[in-house]
Amino acid sequence: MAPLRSAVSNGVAVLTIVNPPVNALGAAVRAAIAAGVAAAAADGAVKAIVLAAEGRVFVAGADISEFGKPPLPPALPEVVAAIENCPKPVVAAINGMALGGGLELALACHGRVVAPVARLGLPEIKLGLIPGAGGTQRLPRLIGAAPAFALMLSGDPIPAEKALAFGLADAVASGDLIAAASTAALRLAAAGTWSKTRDRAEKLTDEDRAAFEAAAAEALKKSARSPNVPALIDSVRACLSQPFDTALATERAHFAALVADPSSKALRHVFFAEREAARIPGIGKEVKARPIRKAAVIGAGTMGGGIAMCFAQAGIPVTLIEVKAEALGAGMARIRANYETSVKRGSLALAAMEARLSLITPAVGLDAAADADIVVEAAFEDMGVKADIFGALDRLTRPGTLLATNTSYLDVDAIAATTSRPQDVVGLHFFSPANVMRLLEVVRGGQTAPDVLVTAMEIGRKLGKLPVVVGVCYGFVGNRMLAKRTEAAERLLMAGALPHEVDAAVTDFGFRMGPFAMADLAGVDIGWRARKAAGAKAVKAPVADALAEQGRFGQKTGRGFYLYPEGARAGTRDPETEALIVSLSQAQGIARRSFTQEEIKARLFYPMVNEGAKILEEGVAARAGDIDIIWVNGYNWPAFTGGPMHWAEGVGLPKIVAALEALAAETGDDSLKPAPLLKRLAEGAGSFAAREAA
Ligand code: 3H9
Repeated sequence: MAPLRSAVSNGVAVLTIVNPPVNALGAAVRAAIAAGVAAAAADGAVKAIVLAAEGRVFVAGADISEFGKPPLPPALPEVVAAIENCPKPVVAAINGMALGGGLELALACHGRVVAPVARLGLPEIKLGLIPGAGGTQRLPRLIGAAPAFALMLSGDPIPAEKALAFGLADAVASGDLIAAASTAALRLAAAGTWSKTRDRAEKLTDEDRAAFEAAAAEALKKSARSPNVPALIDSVRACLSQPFDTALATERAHFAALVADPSSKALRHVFFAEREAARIPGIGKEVKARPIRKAAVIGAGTMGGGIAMCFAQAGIPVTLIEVKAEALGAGMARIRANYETSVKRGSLALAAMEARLSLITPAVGLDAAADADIVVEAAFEDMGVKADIFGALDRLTRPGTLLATNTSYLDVDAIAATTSRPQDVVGLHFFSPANVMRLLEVVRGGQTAPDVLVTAMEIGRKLGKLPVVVGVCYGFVGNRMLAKRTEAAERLLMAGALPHEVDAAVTDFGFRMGPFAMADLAGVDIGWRARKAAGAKAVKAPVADALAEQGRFGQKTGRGFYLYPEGARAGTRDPETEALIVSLSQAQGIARRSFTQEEIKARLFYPMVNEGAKILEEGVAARAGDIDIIWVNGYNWPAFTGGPMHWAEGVGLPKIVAALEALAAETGDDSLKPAPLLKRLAEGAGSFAAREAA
């Protein structure tokens, strides 16, 4: 299929980009646009040109999969310049999303007419980049440097009406978009004059410059570590102080450097891994999802309430079920309070809150789940409780109803076995707070039917989540790897490190919080009780256990790994806790020593990578990228490192294997010995990605 369709009528050449699914600007599209514009310019029958696109999206930007590969001509900036310098007026007809390079094409046009559903943005910042085809130069010239900087810094697209208000769009066409754009283009042709964006400067006032500088200073404070924010500031500043072509070269140099930067590579990996996760190995497009019109959630605790809110948010009626009216009342009150906080903050309209609440029907007793198409159980984490619930659901619900469990650790196959329809049972492991967190582990049981899995993935997406398929094992992917980090963190304390040193290494790596500050926030008692319940399967956490035994539960008791003086949210070092740690290691005859930050990171993260390799080898996760996005979206692993498995490849698998061998020898813990897969890849200089492609 040709990537550009050209049709001339009434003196207007309409050039339509056709590159499904999102009209990304790959080399063939770029060449076709350049050729199409040149041909239209040379055609005597053409007075004006309209640049349009087919499908839902106008243009999603440069083809991200080409980044990091040898560049193919023509480069996007050349195509953009050819449009701007065309001797006939070119008007963009923006039918949907115009992002990145897509918007940059439109910025170089001599006019922009947009459909009411269009959204316009420069999201490069989210890929660790900045716009690289003139966006940092032309957007400020069109709308002012301060608003342009805000738009590029957030990366979020703006709707048609806002684009009109900014002067980014010239008109919003409620009727035929191509006709409106053609009329606008012919009007310019008739006038015989139009301005090039590169020559415009009317919005670049002193006031605008001052507002930009203030916003830039603020942004630098917040993003000191990201290389692209300073590059964005430098490029916009160049727009304000340098001739257009010089400033364009400044932008280009920054873009080239950023494309090669590991953090952008990592963010691009995350972008593609998120999309890849939607594909379930062995299940094709022919498998259709079951219809879901009505849901039920069992358990009105924090988790169940959050899950019910997710359904309501997606417009799906949901029955929230409890055993006792009191617990149900408390659950509903919590949901209302949650919504009221959002209303107070201004992030939810009052009417929307009422609409959502009206979709949640409280009910006592499992009978209320009888007419649901999906039931999500979020009851107490106990096999006996779950068995009772699933046994009852088996009797009460219609055949074909999806029976989902939100268990974090229990065996989904064992839960399925308590029903006569294990094929309808699936795990939906939401993360807390369920109405906020994006990750959803979809646990595929041994007998889960393919269409149940497809339905679970689809419902996950409808709830605004990022669903990732995982297999059955203790803790699934995320918590299983987390256990390795918890164990490693505790081992570091016993060996000589202190909580603040471990936490500092983790936040320095890019996490928002270290494991001990996190434990204090969540409650040291939570893990302690869970470990007691899990028995032999539990990780060893002698320090946390000792703290919990003393009632040091963390923030809520004012002391845990750290001290929290009255009202303080950030902890300070606690001499008593530190003395306790020292005495625990002395009791075990451990000679304490100090650790560098690099050593701490290696000791915390290498065992996680090792566990990830085991998870891959067992088939619990289908792809290394799935593990990465689980950790980025569920556990705050810094996206700019690409997730644990991508990061490991950057560190070097042979280095990690050697360190794990040393660690296993030092600790006598065989579980730290490098996984066979990790060893094979390290020895063969292979990579996770290459293994999956093979
Ligand atoms: C840029 O433009 C740099 C320039 O400034 C300078 C250059 C010199 N490239 O998300 P979806 C694929 S940087 C390649 O599921 P949706 C995607 O992988 C770019 N592929 O659809 C998926 O493939 P598959 C700045 C892309 O409807 C399929 O298209 N632009 C690209 O949920 C469908 O995608 C961006 O950052 C791409 N640019 O959402 C925008 N975009 O079917 C990135 C998508 O094989 N894109 N694919 O899995 C998006 O945000 C969303 O895709 C969009 C549609 C909102 C457009």
